[in-house]
Amino acid sequence: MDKKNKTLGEFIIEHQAQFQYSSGELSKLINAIRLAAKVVNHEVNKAGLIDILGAVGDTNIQGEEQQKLDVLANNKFIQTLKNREIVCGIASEEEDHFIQVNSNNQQNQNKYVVLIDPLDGSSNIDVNVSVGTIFSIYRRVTPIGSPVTMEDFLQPGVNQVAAGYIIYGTSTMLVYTTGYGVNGFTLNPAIGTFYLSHPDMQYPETGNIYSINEGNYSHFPQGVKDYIKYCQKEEDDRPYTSRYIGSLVSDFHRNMIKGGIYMYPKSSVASNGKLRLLYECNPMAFLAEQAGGKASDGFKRILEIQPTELHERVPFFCGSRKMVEKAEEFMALHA
Ligand code: AHM
Ligand code: MG
Repeated sequence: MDKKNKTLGEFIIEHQAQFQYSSGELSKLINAIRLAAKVVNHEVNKAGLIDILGAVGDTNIQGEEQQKLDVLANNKFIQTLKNREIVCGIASEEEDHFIQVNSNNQQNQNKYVVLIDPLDGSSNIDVNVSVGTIFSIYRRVTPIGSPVTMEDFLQPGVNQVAAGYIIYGTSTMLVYTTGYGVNGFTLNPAIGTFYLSHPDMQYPETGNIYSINEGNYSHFPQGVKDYIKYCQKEEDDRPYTSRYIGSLVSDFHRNMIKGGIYMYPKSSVASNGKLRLLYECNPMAFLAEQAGGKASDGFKRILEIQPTELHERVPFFCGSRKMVEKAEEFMALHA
């Protein structure tokens, strides 16, 4: 079959054999995410049409205002995963605590936990800019059939079994990895089917795009300031192009296709930056590495960080391998 005519459903079935002793649980789980993604996509697309915009009034654990669509996306993903009884636990950027998933009031026999940022970059919705969903899947470490514990969620990113994102953009895409490369699928909205459009995605080894919120320049560590100056200097293939959407999924997606680096460093006003290790950095780092790119906190590999709490933040440097290494060189000079 022509690779480009392959649907996500077909791809999932074909690749199930990759997992030794696979019971099909992970395939079902990715199918459930695909389903919820279509529903959320439908709602996001309608955002400009109905009176659904604006803050719902609640604040999440980080003290940020939630948008209505955040709430909707959060509920939709959680409901879909719960109803299908394919995970034993869920943690969401929008929930203070992790969720135990039971079947008929009993501990279920499932082995996976899902961590999700249901609608990242949601402040962009009001202005019709792309947003995304980010997910990360781990095998639980506590015994199957027992209640899930914090230990099941606080695993280093290297333990991820799968990770991916949905980008609600000019077209909607689902991009994911199960540790065997990265594949991207584009939704045909007319028939509601995702097609394999970007097989085996690869981060260019280097690139000419740097993505950072430069408005925070004066608060950045010296290493970051110096690296930004390096990007802007007229020399060799520089100056680089500055591109920052302020929507991690979109910035990452563009850089993975074109070659570039995304940075959200720590600053004098945010000691660990802004992005969450478990919901944003680990899944993106797994995807980056699987596509031949690199992700670090400026000094060490993101995927090897041992998390200590569900909502912890971490500085994030991610993208084309050589660009991340160059940024790390500047960071090391001021360590
Ligand atoms: P969110 O999870 O509250 O949506 O915040 C994460 C978003 C990322 O998508 C984006 O890269 C970053 O926040 C932008 O932050 P800033 O506006 O500080 O540059
Ligand atoms: Mg987020």
